[in-house]
Amino acid sequence: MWRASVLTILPDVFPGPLGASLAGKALTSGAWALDVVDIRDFATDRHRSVDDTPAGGGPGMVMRPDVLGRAIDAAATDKRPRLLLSPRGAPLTQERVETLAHGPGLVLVCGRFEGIDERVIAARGLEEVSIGDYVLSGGEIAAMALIDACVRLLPGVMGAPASSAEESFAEGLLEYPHYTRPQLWEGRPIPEVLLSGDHAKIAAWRRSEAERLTRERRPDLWASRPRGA
Ligand code: JAH
Repeated sequence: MWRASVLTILPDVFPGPLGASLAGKALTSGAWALDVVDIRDFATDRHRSVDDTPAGGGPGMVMRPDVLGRAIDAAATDKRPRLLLSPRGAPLTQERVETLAHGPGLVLVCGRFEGIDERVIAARGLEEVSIGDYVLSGGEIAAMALIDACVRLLPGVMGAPASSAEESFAEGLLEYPHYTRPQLWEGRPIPEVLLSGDHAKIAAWRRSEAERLTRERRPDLWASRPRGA
């Protein structure tokens, strides 16, 4: 079974939103598994310390390699990828999410404080992954985002086939605009083409809107969108 093991000093925040909706039902019904490991359980001193002052001085605290190393060794004896959520990491992509969802699962290390001792990253083969260029207070929310993105792709979790958003993304495009009833809302009509019943015309309109939005909002995606072989 696909399994996420999350190492954190805030074990109480899990499963959080992962326990709701379709991902939550799939968790309850055993379609995937979540292990939450409290890093503090691997501390050995009276105060159960997980951090210490930075070598060389400077602000904040650094997560200790000895405590975190023991937590990783206890959580992960298998071949799952070991990822560290970090703004230093390679940006996460839908393509990477698909690869991770097809594998055995994930071991996710959530840092807190200014960072974690660089030696534990090297010694335990942690790969740094970023979900965006901004700084959170810790890796937990990023870990939830990554797990959510993977779990919704597992067979039987969402029930439905690939969403239009996914198909759109696979083509390197943003999603076209959606509408539902009422036909007129606050003076705003649904675009006439969507009421025409002409499915070829509707598909062409959606494609052109997806392309326009991608060009306008994400010139980076537009420039590197996949082109047919
Ligand atoms: C911040 C540990 N890519 C989003 C992201 C991921 C992790 C963190 N920040 C942003 C983070 C502080 C401590 C992790």
